Amino acid sequence: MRIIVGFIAFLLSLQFLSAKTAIDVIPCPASVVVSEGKLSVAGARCKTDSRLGKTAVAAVKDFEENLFRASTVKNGKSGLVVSFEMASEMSDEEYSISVSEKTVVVKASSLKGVLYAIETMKQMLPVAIYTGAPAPKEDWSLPCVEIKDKPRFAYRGLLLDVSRHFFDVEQVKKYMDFMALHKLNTFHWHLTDDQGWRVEIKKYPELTQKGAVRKETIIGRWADKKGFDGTPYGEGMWYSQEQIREVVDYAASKGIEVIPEIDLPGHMLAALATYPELGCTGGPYEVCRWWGVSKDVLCVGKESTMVFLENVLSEICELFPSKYIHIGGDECPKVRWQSCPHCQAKIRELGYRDDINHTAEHYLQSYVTKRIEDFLATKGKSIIGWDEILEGEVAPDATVMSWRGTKGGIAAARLGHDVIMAPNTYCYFNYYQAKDQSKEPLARGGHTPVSKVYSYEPLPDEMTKEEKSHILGVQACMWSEYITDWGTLEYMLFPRLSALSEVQWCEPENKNYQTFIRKMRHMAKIYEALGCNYATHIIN
Ligand code: TNX
Repeated sequence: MRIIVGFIAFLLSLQFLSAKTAIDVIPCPASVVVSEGKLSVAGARCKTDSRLGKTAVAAVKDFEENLFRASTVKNGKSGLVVSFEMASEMSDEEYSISVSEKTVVVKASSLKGVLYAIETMKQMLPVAIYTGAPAPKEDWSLPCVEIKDKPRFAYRGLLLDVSRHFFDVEQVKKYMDFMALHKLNTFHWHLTDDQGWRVEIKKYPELTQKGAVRKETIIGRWADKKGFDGTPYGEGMWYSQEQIREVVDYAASKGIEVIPEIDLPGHMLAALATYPELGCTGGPYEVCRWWGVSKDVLCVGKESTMVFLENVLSEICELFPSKYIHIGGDECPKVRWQSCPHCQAKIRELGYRDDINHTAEHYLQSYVTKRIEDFLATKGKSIIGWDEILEGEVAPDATVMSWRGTKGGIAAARLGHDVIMAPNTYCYFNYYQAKDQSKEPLARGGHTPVSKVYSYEPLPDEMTKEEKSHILGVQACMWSEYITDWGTLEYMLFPRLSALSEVQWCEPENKNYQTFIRKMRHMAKIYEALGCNYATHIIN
């Protein structure tokens, strides 16, 4: 017994030692070589090569101010200068940090490299670095270390659904702060859906008047049969174009690109309720009060519907500098099209027929996707669509976002299309995090604990090297049917976002779930410093 206790104590001391010297950074850097010695950065100043750009200079300044305020007593001085140098040979998202007993040198070639180096250093310092709250008694030393880092995947995304429940500009910015903390670089903004239209379109102001508001909202799930809450939702819950620009600029300063989604031709009830002539039956329609899939979709047989879409998308292209526009394409039932004279005439005109794989109506959706792709190409944009766009005939240059598991993604890569993996089986943050649902906030269903997110390998063995090269990256989705408020959103996000970031950033050989769990002890302190709500199943 004594031996066992002694052995456990020994193991614990090892753990303690390693906790002191390990670089507990999430996501884990590609290469970390720790050597003897350390260097105090208390009261240090920073200097930045101006070739790294104004935004990088400002980000370093911000870091410097927090470091100075948090680490030094009044008038504290230190001769140390943390130097941010230009390394033009590095790729866009790459950086290095080199700490000796006398110097700290950071190298990068762009804003993103600088931002990622700062995030890494912040995680190596006491959590007061996040707030700048004075903490002069903390240990502000960095171990002597050589860190060389760059991401595994170029696309590291996170979706926010603001249609089902709305999150305001300040909250959206905070969401992006969380992304930046984890080195994510793409914010997928799901701006429209059946339950509310949330982006101002100058040509159709009614979309955010009528289309933003639902009469009431279902309580709980359909199956619960609890009825509706009787309370209108959504008035004023939309972003003006000015606010959209503000968010896009804010994102850019954090190294994040914003990809807007206008979900079409399904998930369009908010638009149909506003302009019933956009539908096959002419309505009346109402902004959806429940969750699920509506049979009523855009009537794509009418040319006027295409004009509407082009007008909306023209304004969207003006607002978002991203290369991609997400055009949805998911969950579009075909029943209305089957009995719509306009849609059937279009099918005849285009010569579509049912075949063993698809119906003529599937091909009709492909036609819409292709037309929108061609239209957006005239604006220099490419499309992303959910994996349903593979049904019928996939638009030639479309990037496919695989959400119904990974099958669609694999099939698309085989066809030579670029792919973003966002499988609901691993990456849906609206699913439960724990088996015992009774203690969890009401959710969509599913079971996606942190370990499951962490275990996701986006490049399955069954794919060839060439096919793998089409997987641009990974995204998690935060669908907000049951996420009614910010506190719940944070709870559903953390710590799964931390796990996701290692899937997106780290080479498989640098991933280790046990190490990740250990690192979460420090990350949890960061969540707390930032005042975040988080799920504690794997912490403590
Ligand atoms: C399916 S994922 C949807 C969303 C829902 C989600 C709920 C996708 C492309 N469509 O509209 O919010 O399930 O999990």
